[in-house]
Amino acid sequence: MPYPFQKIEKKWQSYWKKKKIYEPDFKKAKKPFYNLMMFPYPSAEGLHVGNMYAFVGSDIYGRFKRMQGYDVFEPIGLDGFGIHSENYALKIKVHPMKQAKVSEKRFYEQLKMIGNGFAWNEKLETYNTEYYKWTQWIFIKMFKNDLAYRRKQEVNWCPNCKTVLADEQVIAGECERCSDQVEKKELEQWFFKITEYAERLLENLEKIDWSKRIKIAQKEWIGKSEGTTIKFSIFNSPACAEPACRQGRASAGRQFSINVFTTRVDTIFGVTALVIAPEHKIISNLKSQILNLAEVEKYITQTKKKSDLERTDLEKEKTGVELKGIKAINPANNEKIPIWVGDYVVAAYGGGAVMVVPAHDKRDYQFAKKYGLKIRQVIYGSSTSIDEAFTDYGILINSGQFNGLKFKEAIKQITLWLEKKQLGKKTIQYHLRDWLISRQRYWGVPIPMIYCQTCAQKGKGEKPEMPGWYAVPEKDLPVILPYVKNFRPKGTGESPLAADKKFYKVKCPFCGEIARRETDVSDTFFDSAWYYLRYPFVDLKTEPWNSEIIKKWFPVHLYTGGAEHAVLHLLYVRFLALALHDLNLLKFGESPAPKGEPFPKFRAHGLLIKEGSKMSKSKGNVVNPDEYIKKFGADTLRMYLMFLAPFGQGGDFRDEAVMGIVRFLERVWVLSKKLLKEKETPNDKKAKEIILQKTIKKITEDIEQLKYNTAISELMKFLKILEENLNKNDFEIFLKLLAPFAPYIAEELWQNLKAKSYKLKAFRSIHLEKWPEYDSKLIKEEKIILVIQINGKVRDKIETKANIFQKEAEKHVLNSEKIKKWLEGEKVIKTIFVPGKLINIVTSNK
Ligand code: ANZ
Ligand code: ZN
Repeated sequence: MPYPFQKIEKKWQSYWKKKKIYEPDFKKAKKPFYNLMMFPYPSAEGLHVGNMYAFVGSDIYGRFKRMQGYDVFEPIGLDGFGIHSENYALKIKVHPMKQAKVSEKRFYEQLKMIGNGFAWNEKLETYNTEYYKWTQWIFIKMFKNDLAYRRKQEVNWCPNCKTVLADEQVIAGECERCSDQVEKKELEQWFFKITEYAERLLENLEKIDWSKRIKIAQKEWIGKSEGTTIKFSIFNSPACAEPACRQGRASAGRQFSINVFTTRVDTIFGVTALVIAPEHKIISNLKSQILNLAEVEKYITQTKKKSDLERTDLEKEKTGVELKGIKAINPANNEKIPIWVGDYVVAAYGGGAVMVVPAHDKRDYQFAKKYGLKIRQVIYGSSTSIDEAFTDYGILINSGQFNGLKFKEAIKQITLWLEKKQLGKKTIQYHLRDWLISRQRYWGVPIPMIYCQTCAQKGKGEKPEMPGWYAVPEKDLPVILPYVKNFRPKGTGESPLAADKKFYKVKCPFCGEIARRETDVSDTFFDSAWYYLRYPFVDLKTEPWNSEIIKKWFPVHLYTGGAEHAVLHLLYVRFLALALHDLNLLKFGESPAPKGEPFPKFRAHGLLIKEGSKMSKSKGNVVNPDEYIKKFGADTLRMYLMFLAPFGQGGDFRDEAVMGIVRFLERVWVLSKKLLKEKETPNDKKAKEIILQKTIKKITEDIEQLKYNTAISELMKFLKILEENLNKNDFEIFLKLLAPFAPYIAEELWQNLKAKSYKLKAFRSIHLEKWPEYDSKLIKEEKIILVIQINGKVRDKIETKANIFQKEAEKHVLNSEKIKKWLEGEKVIKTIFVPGKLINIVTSNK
């Protein structure tokens, strides 16, 4: 018999709302607990069960903390500005401005149904002007403090989304949104200087309590690498006219050179060529000396079309063309070596050039074999045969005065030697690139910058290095995104806003002449990089956040979200908080994490699987939560989802398995009716008390570790006991333990039990009740007498805890004064252990 969940859910939703039980008092709260979950982006008709899974898991923890006496703040909002929402609007052919309102309604309805303790008064949407005014404000702060800059660069271009992408949004060479193959394009773009924070982002990882896999992913993405930069002069090249070359006495009139970055300077005597990236500027600088220029240029055009992935894939064949007519000089032995252009060298890393050591590097070996380059072994290793590269570390050979050195010492000494000759220096490289912010799309935050041609011509501008560029004056914020009918991306490298003259024509804030607004919008990951600061928007009219509340409620106590954001959102959000903190715009309260870290504790939830693959729209295997809620109720769905596996692991969604939870909640319902009618039966208090205490302990600890599945099994066991042993008091405890998981039914039965008729005025929610405590003393009191035998004879009896293990029991034996004399001069040959009863030590003479 199903219980009337529909009626119940509606009723309590309205009570909770009227009594504001999920709205903390930001100023008066005594024990703030900010329980944050990643807010969703509306890129489909609605949330699927996988999304609900994440929200419920986070909510259970929040409810648990609330019952433990914390003032829990659990906000929700929509990340509805940006490419994902726009792509959806394009797909269903509705204008994103209109669609935003439709999605908002739909998403919020769903989020209400699931029964989370959201603070609805604080919800926010990133596309509202009162929100993105501050997104623009932050951009300007970044610009004014040299953390935002504009630069022409080869960028990732998605031909399908018709916009550039940040490196983090290119997953294995494909667009993170649409999975189209990403291309390269040269464009002038805005960047945030996240690289300036590479070291801090890396270092702090050690001091924050995050899911391990996320830390590993961030560490690898930042990719710190220690090595040496070596300068290879170009033989017989004319003096370099570049200012950088003319600076300093020593280098006056110096020849052109190529800098390479290597982690293996110990192999320098084995360098038999250089390979440079097709984008390397030496090619245009030495154009007149390259004999096969036409061939080289043709090769460059071809390679530039390839994605980074195609170019660097270890499995793919390496290609290249030699630059005929020029040679480089190996500074170690002054040998003249050929210079090649090759596809496997990445322009944006380590100066865009590598020294080729065919004998000791796999790629170099393949390259050398293919093009007939010299292979010279310089490291001696046990398995040395020159059929393939020997890539291990070893002892140097064929390396002049460095012969015989081990790699560590060799690296140190060769680097010193190069430094002395000013031909090299110790270098730290990071793989992390600056965060590309511009998007040539419509549905996003207009970048609040103005370009004035008149000023540019006079070399004027807010920054000397960016003539003509001005930030929009703060008083003119927000720069409102206008309604543009044809919002479809054009693919020309310009945003659709570039077609709206009314939008882009502005006066220069400096000289007053006609100037042009930036028409690109900012990356949607910028919107979500600061949203959590804006949620508590009590009285926020003239500031992005309230410093008092920030101090009291931040950093966030627990952040929950998907692991797929490891090097996207989760890196950006840390960077921005650290930057705002350094700019003195943000000051969090005390925390165990380093200053400026927004999330001392982060937990990644698992993924919901259906029929063997991740539940996602594109796979067509999504389950609509609405149907389940309609059919079984939100509590059932919540508990079912959490019962699948530990929250961090995810689980396999199978329809049949829902019935187990359906029956469980029905039994709870029936039991409560019985309790209300029947008299209690007397029972064995003592035995029960221990079980009760243990149950509370187990559930409390499981929730703390987000092991909701085992907490639920514990509840199931507990229910069985209660069915056999009716007891109102115990049932109350049961309901409290159940409350975080099944908030509706727990409330209903609690109210039935506590008050025959409840009035709003007198209403006190179970969710504000105190979480049951356990008495650890009582649990420990479950003791036994352990008999100690030596060779089958009883020699002592000791009191121990009932569940003592053999190892512990042995320790007791060896510590017992009475036993010592029986073991003197004896050798233990066997131990027999009967759990809960005895331990018998069998000995023989030594
Ligand atoms: C010579 C050498 C010999 C290297 C050897 C390795 C082994 P990580 O650890 O990722 O920093 N490299 C440098 N710049 C590059 C670029 N722009 N594109 C492609 N490869 C590049 O890797 C550093 C190593 O990657 C460098 O050390 C260089 O190859 C290569 F037995 O230099 B090595
Ligand atoms: Zn001007």
